[in-house]
Amino acid sequence: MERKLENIENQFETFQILNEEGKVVNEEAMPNLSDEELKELMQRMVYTRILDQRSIALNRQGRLGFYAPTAGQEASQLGTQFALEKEDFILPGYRDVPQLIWHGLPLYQAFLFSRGHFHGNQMPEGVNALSPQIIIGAQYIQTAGVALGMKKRGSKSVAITYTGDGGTSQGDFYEGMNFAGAYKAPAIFVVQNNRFAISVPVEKQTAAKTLAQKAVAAGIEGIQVDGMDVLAVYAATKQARERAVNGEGPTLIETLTYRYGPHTMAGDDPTRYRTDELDNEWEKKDPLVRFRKYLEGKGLWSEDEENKVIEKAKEEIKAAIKKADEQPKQKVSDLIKNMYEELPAHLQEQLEEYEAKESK
Ligand SMILES: Cc1ncc(C[n+]2csc(CCOP(=O)(O)OP(=O)(O)O)c2C)c(N)n1
Ligand SMILES: [Mg+2]
Repeated sequence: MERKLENIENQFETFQILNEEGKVVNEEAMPNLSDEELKELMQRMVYTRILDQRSIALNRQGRLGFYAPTAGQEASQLGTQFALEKEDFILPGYRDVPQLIWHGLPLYQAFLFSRGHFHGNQMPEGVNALSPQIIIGAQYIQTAGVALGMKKRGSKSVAITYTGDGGTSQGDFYEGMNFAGAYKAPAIFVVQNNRFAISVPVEKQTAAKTLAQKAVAAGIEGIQVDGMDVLAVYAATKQARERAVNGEGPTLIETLTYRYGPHTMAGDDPTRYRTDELDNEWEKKDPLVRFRKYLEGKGLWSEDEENKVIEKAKEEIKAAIKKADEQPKQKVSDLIKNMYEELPAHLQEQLEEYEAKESK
């Protein structure tokens, strides 16, 4: 008995391409990316780190609402998104706003989402994504459905979803993977294992040695990836995408990562559940530091280049928050109108009631 479990667990070794020093340790797995694409990945990570810093500051000034910090998770978030095509569908969790932005959600709308404004949930035409899910794990089931729909329409695209280590304890997590596996739906299930579900450590979440091995019971592929290594995350997702569109079924990708900040800006204090030692250990694995070293070694990155990205990010964030401020205040009728393509009769009635009140 014991050996059976051991045999399974031993198959889920962490996949890595760039080590903490930015050295390639797995040449044969190196993805085929041009110099321009490599730089683009770095630009996006730098931009997203700045966006996180600014979002935290804006939240503290009372200019943003709900915000779940992303610093530390850039490789995990952006490496997966970079492997997608425009027509692929993203079903994110509440921490996954960066993926939406790089998939085409305008920044000012991301800010409106944070403020609970309905327009923040309206994906522009051609941006294939749902707004971030707050119910832990629910997006896994929705993804099985979206992916099956894609398969039935014969489209060559995939649905990708994200949850955290805590999310893997939800029934929805298993149901979604199992269903997608049974129908060989083109889905990619990402678990961003940042070691904590608010204050609960992953060791208390499960007896399993890895979260990737949870794919086994669903009969789908699973892989554990160094989530601080953007090249490994990208390569694993690219492969999962190829398998999915070739009819080979879904993949579960566990990315080992860390969030440097608090769970959300609602007031948890990470020093009460994490040690400095652990924080320091993970900061040494930083995805930006590692990738910067690698690119500098190839002559593709410089301080000057980085400063340009930082300035661009700051300017765009400033313009986007201004644009968010300029949006009309939302009305109850906006919320009702935004719920269905065709309103059911009882909501139609309520809509008319509110429109009448609002016009006074
Ligand atoms: C069904 C459900 N239960 C509980 C919550 C409250 N809750 C919000 S975030 C969270 C922890 C999730 O942790 P994890 O899945 O590891 O994701 P992370 O925040 O670390 O990215 C919990 C329990 C919720 N939103 N939905
Ligand atoms: Mg977590």
